[in-house]
Amino acid sequence: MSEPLTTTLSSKSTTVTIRRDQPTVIIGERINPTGRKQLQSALERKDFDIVRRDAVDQVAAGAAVLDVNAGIPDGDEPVLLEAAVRNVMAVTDVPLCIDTADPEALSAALSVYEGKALVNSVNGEERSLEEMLPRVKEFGAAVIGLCMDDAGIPPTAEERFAVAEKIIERAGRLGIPAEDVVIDPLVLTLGADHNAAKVTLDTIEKVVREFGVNITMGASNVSFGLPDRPYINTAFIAMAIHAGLTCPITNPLAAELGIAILAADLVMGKDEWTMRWIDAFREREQSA
Ligand code: THG
Repeated sequence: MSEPLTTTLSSKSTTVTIRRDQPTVIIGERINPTGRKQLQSALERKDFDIVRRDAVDQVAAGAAVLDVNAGIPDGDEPVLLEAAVRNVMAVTDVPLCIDTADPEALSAALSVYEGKALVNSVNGEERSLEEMLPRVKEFGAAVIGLCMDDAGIPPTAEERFAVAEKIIERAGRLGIPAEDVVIDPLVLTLGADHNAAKVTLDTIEKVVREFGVNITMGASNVSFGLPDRPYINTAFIAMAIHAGLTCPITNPLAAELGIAILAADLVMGKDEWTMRWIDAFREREQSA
């Protein structure tokens, strides 16, 4: 088993450390116009009220890092992403995860960001590695590496592991250390393939055993199209935390996921004196 690596992210005045033997870090997913008509039309009007409200609400609900995605059809992504980052920085003080596949938008956002950001994301495609990694290095950021390439998302854990290895190697060549590479094994819905979740868990285990790197994932995709999604999501996220997931991208306002993460951390010995569990219980009692 490789030593757990520490990924350090920062904002102007807050530092977050991500590490396998420490509490799970929630990256709040909601500042993302995909599937959110209201946020999409607000961004079209350059109205960032929803962005600011989502930032404040997610931090209050336990997000330690916020994902910021401003990609809309026909939108000027460099302008919108930079403005979204500025707006989020104005109302919260958590580190940001800059979510774009557009190299120009990435540079624009990183230019105004104060601190060490997490870039979401690169993948194993040559174009992605060549366009995105030098910018990650230039701004001293950390980066998420998706286990996919030109051929799509590989069907086996061995092939996904190979993509992770390639990304870690290419980052290293540019002087980005493995501790600053966070791997996303990707998960497809169980509705389309009953092995989809198992392949992801096996990928996490292999990558963690070999490299000790941190692991992220947008976990709720696992249940897309199935009934009773929360039961599936909570079982899956607990198993993924056991396998080595350290910083899921989720909706912190979904209570059941937050509780499942706290329970998994408790079971994994990541909750000293069970303090976080007891504190969260008291908070739920008070607000009931
Ligand atoms: N890996 C990495 N980054 C990612 C993903 C991933 N970024 C995007 C996505 N996947 C994670 N983010 C979201 C954001 C929103 C939703 C799901 C994943 C979502 N939104 C609701 C919907 O579409 O129904 C809208 C909710 C609302 O309107 O309130 O589900 O896998 N590295």
